[in-house]
Amino acid sequence: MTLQELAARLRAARRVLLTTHQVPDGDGAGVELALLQVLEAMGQDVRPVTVGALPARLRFLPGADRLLDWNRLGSTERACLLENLDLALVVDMHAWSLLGPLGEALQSAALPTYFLDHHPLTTTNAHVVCDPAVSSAGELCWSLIKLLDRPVEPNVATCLYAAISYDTNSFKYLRGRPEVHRIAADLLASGADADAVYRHLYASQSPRTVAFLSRALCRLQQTPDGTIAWSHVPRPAGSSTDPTRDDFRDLITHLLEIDGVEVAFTLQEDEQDAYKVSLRSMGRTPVDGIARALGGGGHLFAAAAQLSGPVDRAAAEIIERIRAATPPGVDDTPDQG
Ligand SMILES: [Mn+2]
Repeated sequence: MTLQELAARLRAARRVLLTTHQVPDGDGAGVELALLQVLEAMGQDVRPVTVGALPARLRFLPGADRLLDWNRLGSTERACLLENLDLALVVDMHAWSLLGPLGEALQSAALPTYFLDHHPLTTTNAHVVCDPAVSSAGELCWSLIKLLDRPVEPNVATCLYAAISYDTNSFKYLRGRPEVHRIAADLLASGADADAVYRHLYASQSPRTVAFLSRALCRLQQTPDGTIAWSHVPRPAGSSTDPTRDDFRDLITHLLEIDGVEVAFTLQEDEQDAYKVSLRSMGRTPVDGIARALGGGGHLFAAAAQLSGPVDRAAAEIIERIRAATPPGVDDTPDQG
């Protein structure tokens, strides 16, 4: 469906449930909280839900204290939340499986559920609005609010600025889109608190995270030509000091920022000899096909999958697949930005 059709459905609704994928991130949570405030200003009864708690660095987002964690609700509260809803809108994802237990509940309640997403389509669902060309769900949400003909209040602007900043890693991954900066400028003019977004998203490392990074970076390995870097992170001890998803995101960013590196990956041991592989590319070697071939998925230049085997064999297999996915002559091509 189109963004215009989604705007029409939202305009006609009275009671709306908003949510995003499990393990909410800056883009999903930012969009959910922006829409919470916009729809409430339109007089709607809005129920904002997450599946899992918001990471600490996102709790500064305006309205974050309103989010209800589905995993912590009792059965009566869950039933109340789903009662008399006109529709559910799920942002930053479009595959039911990413919604976990809430997905099952929405499906069995037979609620009209719509998805607003920017990941490459993996299913055909008439209720999905998806533009894989845009930077983030935040960018799509900005367009949706314009279609709803609603003003962007300062708190909404901060949520959307955070969403776009999160998915572009502070406006580094723009994929050649001037729109990203145009929208960011519009959000700043609307009162987005860019200082707070920077401070909370990028300058709030815990000593625990820095210790994790220092250990993981000690295990840095590179191919002899220097174009592929990786690190293997052994199975965590199962304590509260276990690395988080954001820790791994930071780790792979450090690997990718080494001079000459075109593709970085991490091997995160989940169980004995079973790894979550995260892949990130500077933009010349597509990595989504590698992840898909291993049963995973993601974006053109950021993807993830599962892999088993001894760590050296797993790393060798990924390197071989990266080589196969790299267009010829990439090493000699000057950077086109
Ligand atoms: Mn996103």
